[in-house]
Amino acid sequence: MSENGGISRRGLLGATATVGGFAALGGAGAARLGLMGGAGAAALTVGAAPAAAQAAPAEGAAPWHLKPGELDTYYGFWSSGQTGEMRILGIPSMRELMRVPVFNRCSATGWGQTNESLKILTESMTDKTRNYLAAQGKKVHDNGDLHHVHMSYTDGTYDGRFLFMNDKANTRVARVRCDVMKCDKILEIPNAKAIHGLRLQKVPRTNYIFANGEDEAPLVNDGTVLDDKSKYVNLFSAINADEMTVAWQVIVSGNLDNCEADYDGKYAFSTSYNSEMGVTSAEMMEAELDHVVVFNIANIEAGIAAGDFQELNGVKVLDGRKENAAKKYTRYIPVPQNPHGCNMAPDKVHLCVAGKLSPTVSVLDVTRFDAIFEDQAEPASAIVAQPELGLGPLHTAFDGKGNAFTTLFLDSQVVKWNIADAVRAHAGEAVDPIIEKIDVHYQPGHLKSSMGETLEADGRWLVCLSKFSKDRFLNVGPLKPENDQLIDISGDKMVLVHDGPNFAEPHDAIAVTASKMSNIKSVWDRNDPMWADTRKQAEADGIDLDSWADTVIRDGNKVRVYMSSQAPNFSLEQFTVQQGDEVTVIVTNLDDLDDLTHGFTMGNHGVAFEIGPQATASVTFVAAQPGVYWYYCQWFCHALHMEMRGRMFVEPKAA
Ligand code: K7E
Ligand code: CUA
Ligand code: CA
Repeated sequence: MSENGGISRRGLLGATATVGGFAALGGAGAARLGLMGGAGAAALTVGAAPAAAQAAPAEGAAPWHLKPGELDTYYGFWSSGQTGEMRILGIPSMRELMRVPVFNRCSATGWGQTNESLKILTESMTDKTRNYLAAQGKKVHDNGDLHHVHMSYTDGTYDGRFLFMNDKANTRVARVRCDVMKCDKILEIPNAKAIHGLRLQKVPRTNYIFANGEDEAPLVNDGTVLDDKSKYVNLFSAINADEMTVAWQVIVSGNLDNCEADYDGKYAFSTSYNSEMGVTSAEMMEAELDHVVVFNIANIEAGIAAGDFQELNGVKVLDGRKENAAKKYTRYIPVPQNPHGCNMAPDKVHLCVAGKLSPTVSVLDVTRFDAIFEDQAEPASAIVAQPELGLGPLHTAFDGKGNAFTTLFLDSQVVKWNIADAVRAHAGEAVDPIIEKIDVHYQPGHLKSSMGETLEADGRWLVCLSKFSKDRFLNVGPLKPENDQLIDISGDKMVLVHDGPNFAEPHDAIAVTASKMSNIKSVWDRNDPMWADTRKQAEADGIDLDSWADTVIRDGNKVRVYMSSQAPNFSLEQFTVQQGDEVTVIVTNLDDLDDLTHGFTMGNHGVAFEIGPQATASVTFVAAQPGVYWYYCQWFCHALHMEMRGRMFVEPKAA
């Protein structure tokens, strides 16, 4: 099989795009090469390599080709960027298994409309956001920008409890329960702006979620400061993963992009592409060197205990800027240029920082950080290798056998390289750390190896999330899908085995061995905390939610309609309210079979939600217009599913 398929795409980037020349270019040069759009980006859209060269091996022989009914061996948890949801894919089939709404409004499940989801979406909202939304006549944001999904750890590997994820658009962090694959907590982060990088403490277990604020803003952002840059800061946040509260924040020098944590529970790290604290893209590319911030968790906790913080919007905020180095909360390691990805190798030693505007990955030895914090060594002494890998390195993954895989955005390639060889080359030995390059289609961002962010990295599969698909699929209009590609990394050669079109914009993914996920339920527990408030209200109304309920409770102009569902019936085939009533429909699904979900859609009212087996869910709306309105079950549940419907009668307001 040809891995290249003809003409080199690298040629399209123009003659100036040599590795050395690229590194030397300043801001304008980078813009020309297409990292920032403009003419370079246009070059990405022309004549890609012919796609025909990927010959599929004989049917049945390929381990990535699952027959109907065969199950995948890995769960893939995908972000979805500006779609705002989390997705679950099977690996190696790359079949999409589920979408889990988190920051978005979901028409199918009622996420963002049910009372149960609205509570989760609003309970940690800051007053500023609440007031903003009230001015829009809204209760919640209905968009998000979800870049990074990570699973909770115990002892350096996935424990199947929770998934955590960021929202860059509205500065939030969310938690998804793995037992039911529903979001149960959303935390708006005060003080910080645009939560981007998000990683978890790996050992002894995930007590902290580390979350980067990407955008600089005045620390007191009350409309009095615009141009005084000395008042601008960036904040690193540590979130208590069990309580979903902000544990502490650290003010840093420069901005924060991606982050990571070690395998000893001592340090967290963040890349900063805007060490310049510029506000224009040209200013952000001025310096040859930006930095990685290293956070010393124990020293920060000691600083909090000693009271060395200011309290800002209810959060303890420490000063970890460069000028406060004596406190030993942070250290700044210089790396070239506008670094992006930040990935800890499962060898527990090497942190790989991708250069983006530099063709290098800087390899930092985290065992040297103790000495750097004690001022016994220079920060730069942590850099033990800096292999030149190609153009636009963004993220790195690991096979657990000493090899690393780095995406090259501009080259549209994944490069496989050996970490130990890179360290030897840096020390002056004549070794080439690069093992192999493979073309991907096109412009890859993140890539993720199976179990690669754990001590159980198994070197089986590599998912490469390519940002452009161009000619790889039938044309669907100006907006094209992205292309998540699957690469078999189990042999000596990387083999590209699958293209997976995907909708905007999966930045990141993790691949988790299926056996880690044995606690996923098929039927809800009737006492699930998800509807605890609804249960409390039912008890106050004298309703037993666990048995067939068909009662309408009037409470002033508030009406609570309790009904049950059991295929193919709702317990209430009709109910009556008055025009102007605030109506809450509470449905409990008494079916307890696998895969027997019902729905409730109120016609012409914009109301629809999912009720899983043994679940309770509710929606509140105002019955503003008189008439007969049919409600129906929108989740196919029975041969008589179409007949599963009833009428709401809204009586006109007395004149
Ligand atoms: Cu993880 Cu896309 Cu937010 Cu790199 S970022 S690509
Ligand atoms: Cu119940 Cu369809
Ligand atoms: Ca910079």
